[in-house]
Amino acid sequence: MLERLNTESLSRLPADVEKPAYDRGRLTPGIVHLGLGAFHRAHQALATDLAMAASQDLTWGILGVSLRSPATRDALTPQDGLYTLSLRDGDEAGGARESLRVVGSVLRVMVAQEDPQAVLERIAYPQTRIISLTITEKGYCHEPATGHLRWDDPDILHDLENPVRPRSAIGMLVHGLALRRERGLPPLTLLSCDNLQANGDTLRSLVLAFALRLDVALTGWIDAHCTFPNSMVDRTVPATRDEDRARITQRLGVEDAWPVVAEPYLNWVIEDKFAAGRPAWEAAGVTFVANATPYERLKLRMVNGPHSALACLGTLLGAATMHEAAAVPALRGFVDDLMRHEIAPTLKGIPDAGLEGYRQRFLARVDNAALSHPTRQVAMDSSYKLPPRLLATIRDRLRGGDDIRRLALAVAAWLHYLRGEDENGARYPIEDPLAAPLARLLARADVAARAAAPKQAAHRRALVLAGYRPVFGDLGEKPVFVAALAAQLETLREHGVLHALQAVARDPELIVPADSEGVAEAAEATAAAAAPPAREAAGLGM
Ligand code: CS2
Repeated sequence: MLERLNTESLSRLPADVEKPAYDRGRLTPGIVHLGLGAFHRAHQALATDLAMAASQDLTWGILGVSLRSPATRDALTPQDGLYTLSLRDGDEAGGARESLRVVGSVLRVMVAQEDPQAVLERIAYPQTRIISLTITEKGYCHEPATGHLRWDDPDILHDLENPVRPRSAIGMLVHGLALRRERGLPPLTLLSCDNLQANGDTLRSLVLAFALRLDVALTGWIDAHCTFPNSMVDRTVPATRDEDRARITQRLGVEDAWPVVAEPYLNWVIEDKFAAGRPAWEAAGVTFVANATPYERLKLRMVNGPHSALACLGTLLGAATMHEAAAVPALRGFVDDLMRHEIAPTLKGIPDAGLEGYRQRFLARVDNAALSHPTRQVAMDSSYKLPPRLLATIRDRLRGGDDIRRLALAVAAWLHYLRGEDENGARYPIEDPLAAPLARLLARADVAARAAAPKQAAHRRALVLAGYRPVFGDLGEKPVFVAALAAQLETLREHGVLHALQAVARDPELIVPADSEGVAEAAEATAAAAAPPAREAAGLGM
């Protein structure tokens, strides 16, 4: 059997594999990280490794926490926390290029579900100075449209009653902080690295809302002493595949049970508001700013928004990866136009946005054929992803009376995607925390459409769908949005993705009137204006 990657085998790795440039034996824990997935291991753990190498301040070791699954713990424990980060892109000749680095900043991995008390103890441990999070959007137990804590979430309800065995990240944090305060320990920083608008402010308000149900004095202590910097992280990190494991193991000459594969591009911007110090992350290229929210908005709208559009439309066309989706000319053109005409204009006020460069870089990044980024990975959990990625942009555009048809097509694509079947008839599962209510919503919308007069059916369907407040908030009350959604959904349903893409590309003058009667007519007219096309080859076996 092949030897395992671990402290002992580290020194025997090939010379072209980078290794931790500090004495791991002297490392002490300073960070507790909730959500030890590939994303964290491809940015924060790497940046901490590089920061410790540069500063030789070895007090920032990471105690990683998986909230539920033992898989990462089981893979990394025999490896003494070591794993390989592979950065992949294409070389000049069009082949794949891969650089490998073994990251040493993770000291230990714990599984919260198995032993929540051990995690609470670590939060209330004197040397812990940062608690960071990559728990994905849904991990915050908030309502997507408003950002408010969902008091009907079973884990939140459970955690209000169970200070010793919390299940949710929010419950875990608040009960851990309560213990910390009881013990008279110093405050710390809670650092969200997830794709939420104002992720630090959002985390803070969720933590304070939960704490307030328990103890007013605790709420005051957290508010006065702990900090919640906003941050923006940008790096594409697909889920690791078996073939990645096999390839990397072969290059290392020892087995790495769970390496992480990412693109070379990394951009991490953080507000420099740390209650108890931080690693010298600037040594790893991290940018510190006074206010990160404009960077978050820029990234959510210009990277994640087009990502979601590409993923849902791509899935419908049968594209398995983001790269395959971006290779469909009509889809690539659509995403490009979406950024140019409807997203970028909402970001004009952002200083140094460099929107043109941002757009071009986005396209180059999705073109990275050396990275296998599944469309389904991006499309999953879209009920939580769409509000900051696309719906906030739509609100801004509506305020200015601006065209939203491409944004509406992206949203319609998601609703159409939720039917669970692509245009080739292949079925796929809907992975979304709101999958059950969304399935009921689709059924209700069908019933409403069937009950309506034929000319009103599309509009009635869109009214029901856009009326789903947990995702759309009050957008369902905006006639222009409902009409645009109705038109795009109808085109998708009747004529398919490629036709919908062509229709939005060729109809630049389409203006939807603001009064609701005219809107319904416009919706019908828009759908009807799109004459059924001859189906084109999409390069996807269609
Ligand atoms: C993607 C992101 O999975 C998704 O929803 O849009 O994870 C994206 O790859 C990263 O945010 C890029 O920084």
